Amino acid sequence: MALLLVTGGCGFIGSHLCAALVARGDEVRVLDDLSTGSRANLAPGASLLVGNVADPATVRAAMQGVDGCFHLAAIASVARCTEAWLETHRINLSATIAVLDAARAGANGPIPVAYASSAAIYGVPELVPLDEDAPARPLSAYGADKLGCELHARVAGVVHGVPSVGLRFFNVYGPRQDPRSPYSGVISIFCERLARAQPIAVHGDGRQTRDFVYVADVVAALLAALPAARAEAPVFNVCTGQPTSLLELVASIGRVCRTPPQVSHQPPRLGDIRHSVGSVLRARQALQLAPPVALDDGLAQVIAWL
Ligand code: NAD
Ligand code: UD2
Repeated sequence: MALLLVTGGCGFIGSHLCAALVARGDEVRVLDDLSTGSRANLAPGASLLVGNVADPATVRAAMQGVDGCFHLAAIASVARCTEAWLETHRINLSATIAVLDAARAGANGPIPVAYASSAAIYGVPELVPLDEDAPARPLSAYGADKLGCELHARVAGVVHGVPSVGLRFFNVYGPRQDPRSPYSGVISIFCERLARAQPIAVHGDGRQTRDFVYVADVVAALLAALPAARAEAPVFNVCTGQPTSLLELVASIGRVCRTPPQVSHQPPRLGDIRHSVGSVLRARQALQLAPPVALDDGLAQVIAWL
């Protein structure tokens, strides 16, 4: 049994991770400011410190005595990061440095850190599927800060010997992704609209593709990644390798709900990426990951949760 810190443990991905850690017998401490997360998401058995991950003293206190840290707290909305550039930079990058800095002062040596990066570090893909060596050319403050996390994790390893591992999540979906948030992912928005018998809005021709990864697969990758944390600061895609177009997604949701969706076609979103698909090869090999949850099975879980 280990004592593990999960920053952002009251959020969408963090709450699933905490539940899995408690289930396998770990002691879980959560640091969360409850800004987008909620107390209701806290896994039974986990303890909660309400505080700001951008505050170094709070982070040092939260890291006391832990065997490892999953750092997921961030402002996950690209739109919010565009609006509140400097404020979100303090949370998305400076707070990661605070975590890595606290990690170098562990009582028994540096504390391993697994942290959330994003497919947003790639910007517009030149070639899909994207492997981890594809050029990183972020197009948003959010993506730039996530890339900054990877660079500082590298520095933490080289200069201070902190073992880390970065996970570049693609389009994550699953229960507890708030469909009412304006920044929510397309799957929660579509499933909720269908459940309420409302039309769904497809932006553009619907032939754009995404790599939709179910939250349980993200949790499995996080669990496998922490023991793989190294001073070399490896990074891995967390994805399925399967492209799904929006039109295919609409068809799948209709199939799972047994209701033909009403679709309203809308103009394309400004700056929308046409194709985003990751290569799973490196993560699958290094982290021994099982095949991903099939889209229809993941969608059934979302619909059951709504
Ligand atoms: P989320 O908003 O549900 O979770 C983030 C959690 O962090 C929330 O509980 C929030 O209250 C907490 N938090 C935010 N600012 C904080 C602060 N200053 N101090 C303490 N806690 C704070 O988002 P999520 O989708 O679960 O994302 C988790 C991580 O995964 C984030 O780092 C995000 O950038 C990354 N990510 C998510 C996706 C996705 O598709 N959901 C894709 C790529 C990367
Ligand atoms: C994801 C992330 C974003 C950023 C980006 C980096 C989410 C929610 N967004 O954006 O934060 O990391 O990847 O590449 O995780 N769409 C519709 N109708 C809707 C909503 C969306 O047609 O009601 C389309 C949208 O135009 C896009 C696709 O669905 O083509 C996926 O949209 P998204 O917002 O879920 O995710 P994405 O990949 O644009």
